[in-house]
Amino acid sequence: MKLTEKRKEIKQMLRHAKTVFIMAHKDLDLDALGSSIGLYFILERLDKNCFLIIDDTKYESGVAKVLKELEGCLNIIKSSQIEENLYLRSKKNLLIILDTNKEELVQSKDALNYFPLENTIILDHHDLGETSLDAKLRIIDNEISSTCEMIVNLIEMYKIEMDPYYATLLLSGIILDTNNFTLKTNTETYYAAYYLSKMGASTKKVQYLLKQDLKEYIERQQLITNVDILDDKIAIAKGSPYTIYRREDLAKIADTLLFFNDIEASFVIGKTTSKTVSVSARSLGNYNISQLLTKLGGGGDKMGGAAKLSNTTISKVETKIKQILKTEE
Ligand SMILES: [Mn+2]
Repeated sequence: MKLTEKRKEIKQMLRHAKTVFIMAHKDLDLDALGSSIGLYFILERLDKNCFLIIDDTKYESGVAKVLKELEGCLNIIKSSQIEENLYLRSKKNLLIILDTNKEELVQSKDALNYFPLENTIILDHHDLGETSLDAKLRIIDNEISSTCEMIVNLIEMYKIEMDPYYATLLLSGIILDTNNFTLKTNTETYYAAYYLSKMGASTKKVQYLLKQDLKEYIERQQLITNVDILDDKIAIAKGSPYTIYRREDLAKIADTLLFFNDIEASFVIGKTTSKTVSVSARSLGNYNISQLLTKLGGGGDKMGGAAKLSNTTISKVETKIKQILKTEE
């Protein structure tokens, strides 16, 4: 469902709200943070009291840069501080969840308790699943590139003039989620990029925000050297059992593997804690990742997803994935 189809409902809910709390998924990335801040900017223009709920204690480098640059400019609170900031008339409080729709993925499950369904909006581009949250207004657009692109639609809807810095943040979310306009990119994605660029978004600055750490890059490249190709089209890469990887790095390798000739799906297996083996998977569309990973207790959508397993080994997980792929055929 497109956000623009719900224009009336959104405007109505925002009009009624006095204080708005924004919450994205755990382990913020630039799409989650960019869309949160973009929305914050819109809401400020609409004269709302805004709060951004962040419980994360560690940030990936792009997120850390932005939060540092904006230090003191935003009301950022922990979920434990929601209560003291609620508007007196409870009907005037609104929670907007961004870039996820799953209960276990939001920054804080406890935060949900403060807001009845009628006072909740979800804007997201990931498929629904068993643990999807309900909301008075739930706009899930799995055709759109990113949550940042949804926020661009909102900015256009309200005809708000955007500050170049915020335009840059929104562009960085789009560039991150489309892997430089290579995935999930259509005319509307380019239009959103054009719109942001017109507002002064800087691609140079986006590049700075998305810059990666050389050491981490080398670690990733090492992981990619240990790859098996199944049926000439499925890549399975495995990490060293002695290295702990970051989840987002496994995801980036899974993205990268799709850039190679004939590869239609990728699975990357690595330890993310000493006791957890994680899988990150991607597909060009011929394999339904969410369906495959559900069998490992994970989830996602058709194009990508992840699973987390405990008390197991990398090779056991690899065998399991191969079995699942076989039975799917
Ligand atoms: Mn996203």
